[in-house]
Parts: sequence; structure tokens; C-alpha cells
Amino acid sequence: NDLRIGVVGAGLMGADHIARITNRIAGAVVSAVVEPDQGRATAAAANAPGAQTFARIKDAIAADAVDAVLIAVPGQFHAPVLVPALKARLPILCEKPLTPDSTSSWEILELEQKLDKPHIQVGFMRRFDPEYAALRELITSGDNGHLVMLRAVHRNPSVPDSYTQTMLITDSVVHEFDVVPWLAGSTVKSVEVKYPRRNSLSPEHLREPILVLMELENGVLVDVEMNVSVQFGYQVATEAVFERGIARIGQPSGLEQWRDGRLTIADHVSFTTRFATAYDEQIQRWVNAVRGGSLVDGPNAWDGYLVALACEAGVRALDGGIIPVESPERPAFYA
Ligand code: ISE
Repeated sequence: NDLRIGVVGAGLMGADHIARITNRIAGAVVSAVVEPDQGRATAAAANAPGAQTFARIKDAIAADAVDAVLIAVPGQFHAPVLVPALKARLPILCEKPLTPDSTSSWEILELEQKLDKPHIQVGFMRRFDPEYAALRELITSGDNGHLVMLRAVHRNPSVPDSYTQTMLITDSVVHEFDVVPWLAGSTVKSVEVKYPRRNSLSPEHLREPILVLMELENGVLVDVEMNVSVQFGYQVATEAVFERGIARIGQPSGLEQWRDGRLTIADHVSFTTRFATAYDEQIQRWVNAVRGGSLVDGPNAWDGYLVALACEAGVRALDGGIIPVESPERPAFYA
């Protein structure tokens, strides 16, 4: 039987996931679109044959319309969906972040631990990008000796006016706070933010780009250029420095064209295309895990909690200083 997924939120990510599940994912259907904006709900459901629409998650649960929930509303609305879904014992794929702060994330962990096993996967999709996966394998193999540094860039062409200074951390660097420890096999020990000369093309209320420096528990140093006004495209790239070698991922690739005295290679302009393969892989593996009974195949709620702690340090670091990240011991439930 196909897994009946209720997609909560029919904005950019929700609509993208609805199309993905309907057209590319095996073993699952979108059975419900949960979205308070009726117009949006109907438009999104039109792309998912047979999907019902509901204004609230509890209505979809009461109607027994879903076997699993994919949460794609903005982060501040995650907890009000996570709580009823957990109480209904439903498997959940929750877009990042788990919740906006560590206190509310901890409350979700406490609720989840009342179940027999983890039910929440957090949508840190970079872990499913083939190049990130290859880099992690290389690091883990030890073939180049141990990892010394990671040099990362995270560039967006532009951001909407609603994007705030703290979102540089909570909406964007949030991805590095997940993927870097996963790559390097070590948690974040401290975070520092440096400000280069400001880009005059940035929205007036933003002071960016920023340079984020992370020190990991194993001594690896990481720098991230977080830049949301590069104008030309969307780039997420990393260079890994090893004892005896260098590796690089995320470079523009594909058709090269020589013309008019120029060599051109197309680059991405949005995360929806840059990480399209990663999103497909993430959802397919999650669907397989849910159908197979393991429920999670990727970052879990504990990972989401660690990211919330790192983000809190990152937000404080925007005001200066080297901010330590302290985490409690991982509950055995998440071993
Ligand atoms: C957005 O929320 C994302 O998740 C993208 O991956 C990131 O690059 C962008 O900066 C965020 O706004």
C-alpha cells in the first residue's frame, strides 16, 4: 500500500514536495494538503490526484486521512504541527529547523521520547546531495589523512525584504550547523562571526556578507562565507583541506560552452534546483524507512536540537565574541 502523506503548508517548499511525491517518489501519495489559505490549498491539491484539503492538521488526523506528515510551514509554526502529529504517533519529516529555539526543540524531544522510537526526521537535505555524501565518505575513509579545515561558501542571489539579520544564522547557516558536524564527525564547540566590508547591494536592514567561524570539538576549523546578495546565482560549495590532499564540491558543472570569446557553464539560481536531487533522495529514503518500519533515515530530532543550540550561539555571535556551544548528553533513545 502506498504511504499516505499529509503535506502541511503549501508555500514554495510544500508545493515543491507535493509535485515531487506525486511525480517522482515511489510508494507514496499525497493524500492531504493541510493549509489554512483555501486558495493555496486547492491550487496545490490540484497537482496531487485524490488529495483532500484540510485547514488544520488535527482535522486531517481526525479524518484518518494520513499515515505520515511532511511539515513545510515556516519554522515558527512547526511545534503546533509536531505536537498533534507525535501524539497521533505519526512518522514525520519536518523541514528545517526542528523549531526556532532550543527550549521548544527540547520539549519536542521530551514528547517524542514517550514513543517507542524516534518518529521525526529533520529536512536537512544536504546530507542527501551526492557530492556531500561523497565528501563525507572521503573524510571517513581517512584516505587523505585526517581533515584539517573546511572552507565553505553559501551564497544566495538575493533575499526578500522579510529576511532579517538573525535569519542569516537561523534560516541559512542553519544548514552548515547540521552538515558540518555530519561531514567532520564532530560537534560544534564555538561560533564566531566576522563582518567584512558591507555589500552596498544588500537590503538596507542587513549587514552582510558575514564570515562565520566554527571550531569543532576535534579541532577542525570551519569558515563559512554567508552571503545573500551575490546577484548572480545560488552557490553552496565546500573545500576540504586534509593532511595530504584537498577536495572540492559544489562547483558549477554540466554543459560548457565556448562562444564570443567566453567559456560559460550554467550555474543554479535557487536551492530548489541546486538541491533537487538531494530533496528527491531525502524523501524517497524517508518513505522507504517509514514503509519499512524504521521511520527515520537521516537527521533526527536530536540532530535538530543540536542545530538549535548552534544557531543560538550563532545569533549571539552576530553581536561579537567567540560563543561556546554547550550540549547535554545525548539521550540513549537517540543512540
Ligand atoms: C533557505 O531557507 C534555505 O533553506 C536555503 O537552502 C538557503 O540557501 C537559504 O539561504 C535559506 O533562505
